[in-house]
Amino acid sequence: RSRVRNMVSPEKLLYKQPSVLVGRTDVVSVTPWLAPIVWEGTFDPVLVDNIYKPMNLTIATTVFAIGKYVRFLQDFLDTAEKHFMVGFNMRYYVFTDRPHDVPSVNLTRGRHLSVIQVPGSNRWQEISARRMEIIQTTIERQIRREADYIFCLDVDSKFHARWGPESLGRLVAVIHPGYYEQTRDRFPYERRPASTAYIPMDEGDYYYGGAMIGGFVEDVYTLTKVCQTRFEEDAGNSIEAAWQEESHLNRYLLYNKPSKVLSPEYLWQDFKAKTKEVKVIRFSGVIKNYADVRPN
Ligand code: 2GW
Ligand code: MN
Repeated sequence: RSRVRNMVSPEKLLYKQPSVLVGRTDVVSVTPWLAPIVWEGTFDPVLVDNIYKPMNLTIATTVFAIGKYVRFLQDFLDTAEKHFMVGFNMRYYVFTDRPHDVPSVNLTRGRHLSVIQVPGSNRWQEISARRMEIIQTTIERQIRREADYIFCLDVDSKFHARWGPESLGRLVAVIHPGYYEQTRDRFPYERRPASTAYIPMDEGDYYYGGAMIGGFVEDVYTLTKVCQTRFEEDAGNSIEAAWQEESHLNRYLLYNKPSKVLSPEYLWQDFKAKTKEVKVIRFSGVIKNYADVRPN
């Protein structure tokens, strides 16, 4: 399934003339492999909306709310309805062991939510590995037929401002807000060669956040498959990567370059003060009381 088409801009749409000389100079907006890095001021939201809306795309969003994490769903979904891919067909897939605790949310036209019951667990390693597996099987069973693009997001988060089709691409990753000012040797990559997530000190592009992965359904499918296989191979050798699937994601993306990179505007952390290059916080992880939400 793919309704993805060329980027056709409607005739007579008026927007500011693009400049070859004037634009943001305080941040880098393209990777060395020529993927855009999306920052406020590097795209025209009206133009982007007008290009993508006629494609009539459907976006899938997967989110896991296991155990006490169901408490994050209300804000996650309410704020997504306000800011996330507004005007697009949306299919939320909520995976939970507590289907009765899923809040009822008013969805706007063209937007649907399905609750898929999955087993609960007290172990993060298990939830983490199963997350990759469940995304795969759900892509096979339905998402493949139901959507064009997919985003897999952490539930302990909220949207605060526009997150629109400027974020769409074949394989999309987000720069983690905690490390974008650091040199690669300071990134918390997995450093033990025994792990399949290993990245040597002199390699690495950015440190990507595990709270968001997106792209074409098939590209995300391959990513989750590869990461899960490696995760399990490590488990078989009694090794757990430093930041679990985030480490595997970083390793995958080092050798399978994303076609679009989202700036930390698309993944902030509520405890972190806004920095000068971040003009808008679009999505952020909420401050959580670990003792309250985590199983042990
Ligand atoms: C259980 C035990 C320990 C930690 C988390 C959980 C847990 C996670 C849970 O009981 N229920 C649950 O639904 N989750 C889901 O996993 C939920 O969607 C949550 O947002 C996601 C990731 O867990 P979280 O948000 O507590 O981890 P963070 O915010 O520290 O996230 C980063 O690091 C993780 C790896 O350690 C992941 O890569 C994650 O994607 C990153 O954002
Ligand atoms: Mn999180």
